[in-house]
Amino acid sequence: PIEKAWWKEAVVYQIYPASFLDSNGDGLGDIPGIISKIPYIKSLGVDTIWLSPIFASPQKDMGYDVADYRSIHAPYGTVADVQKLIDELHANNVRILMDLVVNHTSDQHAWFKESRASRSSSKRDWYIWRDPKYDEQGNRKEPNNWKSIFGGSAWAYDEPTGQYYLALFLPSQPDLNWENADMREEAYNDMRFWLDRGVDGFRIDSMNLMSKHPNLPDGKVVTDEPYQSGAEFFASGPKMHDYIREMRTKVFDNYEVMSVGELGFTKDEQSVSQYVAKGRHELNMLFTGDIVDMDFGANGKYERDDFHPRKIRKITNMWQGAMPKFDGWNTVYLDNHDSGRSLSRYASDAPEHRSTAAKMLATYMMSLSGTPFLLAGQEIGMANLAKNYGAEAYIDVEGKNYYNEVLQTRGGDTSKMADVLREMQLKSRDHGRLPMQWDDSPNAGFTTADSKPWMTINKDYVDWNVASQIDDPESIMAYWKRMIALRKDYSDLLVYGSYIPLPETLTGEMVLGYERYSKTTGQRALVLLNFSDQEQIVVAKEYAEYTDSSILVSNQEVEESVGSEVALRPFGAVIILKH
Ligand code: TEU
Repeated sequence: PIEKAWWKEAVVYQIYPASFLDSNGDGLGDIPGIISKIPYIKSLGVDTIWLSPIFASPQKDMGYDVADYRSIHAPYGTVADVQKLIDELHANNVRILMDLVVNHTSDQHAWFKESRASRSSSKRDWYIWRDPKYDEQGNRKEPNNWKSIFGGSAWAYDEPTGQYYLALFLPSQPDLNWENADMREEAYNDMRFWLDRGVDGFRIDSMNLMSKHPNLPDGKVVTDEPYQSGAEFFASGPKMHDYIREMRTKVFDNYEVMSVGELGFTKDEQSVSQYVAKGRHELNMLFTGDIVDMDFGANGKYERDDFHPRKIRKITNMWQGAMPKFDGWNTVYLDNHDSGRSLSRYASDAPEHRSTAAKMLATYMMSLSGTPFLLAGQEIGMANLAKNYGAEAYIDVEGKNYYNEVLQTRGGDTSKMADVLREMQLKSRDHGRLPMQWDDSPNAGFTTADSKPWMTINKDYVDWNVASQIDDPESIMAYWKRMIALRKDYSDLLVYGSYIPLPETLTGEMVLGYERYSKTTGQRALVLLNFSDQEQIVVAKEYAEYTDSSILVSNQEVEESVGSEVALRPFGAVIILKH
């Protein structure tokens, strides 16, 4: 049986600090705002929060460009405020994970300022500097053809010292050189700074980009564009596991740390297993990106590729099946601050379906093995900005860069951008960062009525907000609370039980179905999730043992006992428990 651990039973709530609650009317969320909502957070039944970066930063990438890990972005508050947050969370038995952004820093970080000061700086080698290349005409060229994740070359030229530095995200986010042991020690000291203050763990940003191929070779040419991905040479490089183990033994093992690695580009079971398999002594769990990328195109996020339930079946079956094979653990999530809301992309935010669909997705997340992470707002069914918002509503750098790149190739003609806008309406990172909808007052109770929120507030807040759901037993929020409580009550089954996929031939292509089984308690459950806006009938006679079983939970009216077939209404979900 799977070994039990608190971090396996945790239910995590992601808070995007800018968008949670503004306590001082400057239009930006802040730490005191979060502190004031601890009773609310606790009332949901979640027991851990993950806070996206709150550190001092010029905010070129919303804090994922850290200028100083030991101070706090002033509009969010102070280190003392964060200490108060940690202490009050702990007093309420809620743990806190911080975002650890150590693949890169801001170009305003003291380390980088020193590094760029001269070629002979003692910190020159803390970042990745290379000489230019020259073409036959003698034109200066980047050291290789890698493409930045946010567009353009992954290299930025530094005129005064005549070298390029590597920046896989924005040019203002230079990549650290993890080969340098002094740099690593300083990063560990920053981690200790927060662990000593009581932080319970980290979500490690862009974790597997920390080790690059030492020769930084050109990426495989797959498009006719000037720059190519190159990810095969900068993701999960040869020293990746050495670095994680060092971090683990030198830092994490001296505390009780929950570690969650963000794993991009690496997708195969074998490589993934290396990070979390028992006995490897590396990380507790991972975010593999595939679950939030289901509607991304093969050559880029904003290329069109529609969601189909088959995709979630494949990914869910794959990871639920893989982890037990190597005694590993994983996360369960559908939303984060880097994507559109799953409700709008994988289910439906249409008024007639919204509530049922949000509950169906909650049923999915709470009935799988792994540690669930929900994004604030998911518990009230927050959705993407509607289709009638224009390009100006989107402010995130990733989407904007892409939009402008394409706009340029179309001669700057904004009337030709409908296809790109369609994709942004689904996938832009802005949707995951919408201010929390607390009530139906002006500015949704996120900030004072007369202040200007840092980003668009979704107009649908008038109908979809915390205040309107908190006392309604039929609300999405009530359903989430019930599901979280059920997960705790049935942890042997829902957290630790084995996962048995149902073939599409049994459920039909639009329904995701699986069984959970606990050897310890002998309990068995059948989970059926309708990912379509049509009624779906699942013939349960193959599952004879479930007839006369009871419904553990459902988002629709169901018979007391189950007959030979189950009729799932649009986006219907049901968990049937065998006694
Ligand atoms: O994201 C890492 C990453 O690879 C992203 O490019 C992600 O794939 C993309 O945003 C999906 O649209 C992390 C953070 O989560 C993200 O917010 C940061 O911008 C990025 O690292 C750089 O720190």
